[in-house]
Amino acid sequence: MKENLFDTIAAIATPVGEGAVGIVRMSGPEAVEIAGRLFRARSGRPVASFKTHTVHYGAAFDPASGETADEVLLSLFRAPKSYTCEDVVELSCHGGIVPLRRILNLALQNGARVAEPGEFTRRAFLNGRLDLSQAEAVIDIIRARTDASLKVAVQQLGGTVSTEAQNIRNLIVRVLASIEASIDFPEDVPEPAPGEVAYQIETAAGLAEKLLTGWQRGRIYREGALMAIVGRPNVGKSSLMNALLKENRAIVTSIPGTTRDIIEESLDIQGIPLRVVDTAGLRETSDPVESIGVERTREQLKAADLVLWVIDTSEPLAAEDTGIASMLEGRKAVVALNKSDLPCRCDLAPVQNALTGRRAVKTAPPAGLGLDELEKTVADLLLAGEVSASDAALVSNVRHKNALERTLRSLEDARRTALSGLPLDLVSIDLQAALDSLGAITGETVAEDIIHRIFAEFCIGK
Ligand SMILES: Nc1nc2c(ncn2[C@@H]2O[C@H](COP(=O)(O)OP(=O)(O)OP(=O)(O)O)[C@@H](O)[C@H]2O)c(=O)[nH]1
Ligand SMILES: [Mg+2]
Repeated sequence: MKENLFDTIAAIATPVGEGAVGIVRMSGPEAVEIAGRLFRARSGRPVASFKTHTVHYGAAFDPASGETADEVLLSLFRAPKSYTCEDVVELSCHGGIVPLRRILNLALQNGARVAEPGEFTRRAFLNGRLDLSQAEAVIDIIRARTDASLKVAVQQLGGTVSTEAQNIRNLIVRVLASIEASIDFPEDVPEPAPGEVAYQIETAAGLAEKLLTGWQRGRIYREGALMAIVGRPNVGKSSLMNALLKENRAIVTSIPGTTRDIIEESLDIQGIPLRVVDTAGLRETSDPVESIGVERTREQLKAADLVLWVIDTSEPLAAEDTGIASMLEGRKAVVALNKSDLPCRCDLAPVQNALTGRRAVKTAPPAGLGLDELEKTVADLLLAGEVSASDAALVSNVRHKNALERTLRSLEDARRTALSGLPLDLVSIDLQAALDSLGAITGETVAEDIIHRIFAEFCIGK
């Protein structure tokens, strides 16, 4: 798609539905002129005379018929100090779909064209106000499901990830410059020693590695995680699900096989946006409905980032329990030793292998026992081994992670080339590749179709 920054774009910027206020936003070289055609200020002054960053009361009207569409407030942000770096006019009207559509149509009839999804933010990027990682943070902020996700996204918008990428870039550029200088001016500039080149490359790689260590944590805050509650029938899976949700979402009865379908809900566990699925108890069954449920449980078990394995300690272990234990091999799992309010009649020795190295929490949802500890254990496990510095730059976007990994591979190639005594211009090729990969984060070296795909995810009007 060819960019056309000469168009003036317009869109409804607020969600569809009833609200106190709705906003139609315009951006582009003719935004002020178009607003001048359809806005009548109570003060009688023309829009063109308004100062930047001012708000004016008046009416939006159809210049063709003279008919008033709605009372509005007009906000003006002149280039370059606006969201898009262009002239931006926002018309705030009453928040109903009919006045909003009327005003949008007036803007279109008077010279604007409809904005594509994310086109305002794309212009902010193309005009250099945001880099690509910052523009991506805008959508992450809109979609944030917990305070912690919001914090990660706001930091990214503030440029934490870009700044780190820039620091790595500066180190690479410095090595590259010393190599290129010695190639271009062999008489005046001595070749840098291979050991020195390798050392500088390692320093840059160290920074990239450090940035990558936060990836799992960042990803979980941004995308959330999936936790499947599994266990044999009647152990208390649905009771635990309800207790975590603090509502009676799933049906609980003393009849084994109560839950037959997957029940999914969203939860905020210590800032982690968690999707929790309650599943049908795993057992061999001749009931056709239940067996479909059991099949779905197996699928969830495979897809989950974390398994909450529930054991009923008031009953002896059954064959199903040992069967589930064997399915958990290699999976992240927390064990709930449930019904711990009742006398223990369970010998855990047969599943000891599956318990070793795993955190187990004694729970009893009806008595409210162990739930805080369970939440904490789940959060710890999801973020396990991750840096805890919450103010450090956190890479949360898979595109950034892939770019960093490619950068690291090229740096490693460069280091090996340098140490193997090959000509330095070969090192320089690897370093250039590292720079190209790194530039993808901020958008300097990204193909247009990727940029297009990123902004297509945005909502209209953003
Ligand atoms: N005493 C006691 N009873 C519990 C506890 N947890 C669950 N129960 C009871 O155990 C029975 C089964 O609970 P559910 O939560 O429906 O168990 P489930 O694992 O979802 O069962 P299915 O959906 O059939 O697989 C119900 O009668 C619950 O009230 C507990 O910690 N202590
Ligand atoms: Mg159930």
